[in-house]
Amino acid sequence: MTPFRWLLWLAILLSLTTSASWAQDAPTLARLDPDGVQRLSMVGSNYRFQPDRLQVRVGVPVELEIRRSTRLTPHDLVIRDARMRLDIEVDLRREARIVRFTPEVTGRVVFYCDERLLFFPSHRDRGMWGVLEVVEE
Ligand SMILES: [Cu+2]
Repeated sequence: MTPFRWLLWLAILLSLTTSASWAQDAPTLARLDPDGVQRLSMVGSNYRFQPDRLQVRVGVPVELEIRRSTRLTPHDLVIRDARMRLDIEVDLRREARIVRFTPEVTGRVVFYCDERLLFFPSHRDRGMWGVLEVVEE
């Protein structure tokens, strides 16, 4: 391939990338089940988490069911915040996986996918991120 063709391909690929300035969904509050666990499910698709704004209650165990809808593109989920004592990193699979944690303090943390292909923008930079809000009951 000639250098010109490479540049053309690069321009096309970069033009396909999008960037979101803020998580866009209305907040999805976790469902509080009779067993005292609050549950949510989320899907990672190409460069988007759905839903991308999650709300959970402080002090109540959380089970977050997470999977990816893509066949080939790898995605992961990172939720990391020292103050909120969250340190989660999980590779997403086609089958749902469960992430368990109990939020101990209220606040907001940005979660994201940190996958990246070579020199292309990271998935996070392409909009694959969201906000987890820990709220009072
Ligand atoms: Cu990703």
